[in-house]
Amino acid sequence: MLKRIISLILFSLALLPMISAQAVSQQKPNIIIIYTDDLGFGDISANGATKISTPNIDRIAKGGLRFTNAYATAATCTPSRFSLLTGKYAWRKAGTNIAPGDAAMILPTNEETMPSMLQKAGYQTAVVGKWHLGLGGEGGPDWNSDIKPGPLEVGFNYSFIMPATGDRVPCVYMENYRIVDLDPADPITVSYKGKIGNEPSGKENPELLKMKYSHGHDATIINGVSRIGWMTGGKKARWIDEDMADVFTGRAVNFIEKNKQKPFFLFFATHDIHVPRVPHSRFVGKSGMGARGDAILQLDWTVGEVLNTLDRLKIADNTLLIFTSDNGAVVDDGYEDRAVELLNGHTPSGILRGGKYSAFEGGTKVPMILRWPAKVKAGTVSDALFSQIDFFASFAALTGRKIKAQDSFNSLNALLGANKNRDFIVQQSVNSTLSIIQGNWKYIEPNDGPKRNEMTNTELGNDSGPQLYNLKEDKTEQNNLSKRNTLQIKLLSEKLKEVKEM
Ligand code: NG6
Ligand code: CA
Repeated sequence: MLKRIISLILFSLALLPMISAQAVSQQKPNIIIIYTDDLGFGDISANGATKISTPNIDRIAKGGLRFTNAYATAATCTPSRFSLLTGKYAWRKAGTNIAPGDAAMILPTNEETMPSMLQKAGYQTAVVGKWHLGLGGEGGPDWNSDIKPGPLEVGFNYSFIMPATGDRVPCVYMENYRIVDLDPADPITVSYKGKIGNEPSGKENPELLKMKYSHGHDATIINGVSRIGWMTGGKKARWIDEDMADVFTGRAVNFIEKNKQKPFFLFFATHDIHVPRVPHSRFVGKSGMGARGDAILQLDWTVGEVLNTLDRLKIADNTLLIFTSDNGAVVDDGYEDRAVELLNGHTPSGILRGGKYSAFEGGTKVPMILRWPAKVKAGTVSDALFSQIDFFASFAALTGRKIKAQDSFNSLNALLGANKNRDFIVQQSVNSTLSIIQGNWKYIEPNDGPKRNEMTNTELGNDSGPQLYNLKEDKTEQNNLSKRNTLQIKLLSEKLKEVKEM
């Protein structure tokens, strides 16, 4: 009898590793979104760039699935991020365009969001990097006390962010509810209305600048760079632009290390390659393309650090890693960083027309690569039509949650490699001109907005009449077929109207 019991115990013990191995393989995948800023479709060698090399980003493509028809929902940052996290098109809600640095939080705290949904699915969730979705209640944030609502109120367990953008004050990091390294004796004040305090500004003291501005960006000088908006105080807390990629990457790696045994969701929103482009000295001059190219190399290094961390912790296999951008490319976005003159034939938007801010493809068609070794075939390419609005519903499907998201559809099949996906998506340009893509066709609604952004030298895609392009035959949107194909115009404008009224 005793013998039998002992052998039974031994037998069960022998099974244990198998059971736990199975438990691990059945564990929900970790999810990481590396959300880059202003990176164009043509900015990575995986998408055909030849003047710059992005070996780490390309590693994701070699080990996973590269999309050729993936879109951000907007041609600027705030609305793209809003819809990514809420599953709702930003143009449905007023006040979701490019947010000033002192805006109140624009995400809803009483509705489910991507991070709060994943939290309920058992994930540890974090945001590291650029926020730009407003902070604090009505009237905006008080930078010197607990700042809420913010990321923690929409489902992130941990947050380490820059409040708005690299070129907007306040130039400080915020961890959970607090500004990092803030000395209470030197409180922060911020204004977007007019000058406060007596610190030098780019406009009054250009001789103090290490990089001049080309448009806008003439207010308070922080770390030798003048910004949008004025700030005083918080001297000890101010960031050093050159260290920013290291700081954010360090936090992202830390979070992954701490949570390696649980399913985790990391929204890693890099500052690169947004302006001001002030990379660390180890990247300066390395691309031969000036600050913009050097920032791409720094971004590629960041990606490498994340990949190496997953390898080192042996969790790469069950980690769904997505690399994409919040909007298309811009070259001169307001600083004299020689990005234009040093381009050297590089085409940030690839063959696409327009760029950041634009209703043309260059505004919203972005690089997107995904890797999930356990489930997705390596080295594959997909031309499925995909919009970032669908991450929310797709992750819900992946983790077994039911959600009510107005515009987000479950496109999990496309994320796993199916070449067909839902048949229409909607994008917005900087002045909220909407366009809809369905099948091969793209319709841009009539808009009286300016045709060009002269400062950034971008075609905005506005026209007072309707525009219709056949994207299969005319990827560069040269031939407006609206006069010749009135039936398509009717179908697409009606479809867009239907979506607007949804
Ligand atoms: C614009 C800024 C630009 C950039 C953009 C937001 C000027 C002249 N231009 O208003 O530099 O900050 O806003 O970019 O100030 S985004 O990627 O965050 O949407
Ligand atoms: Ca952006």
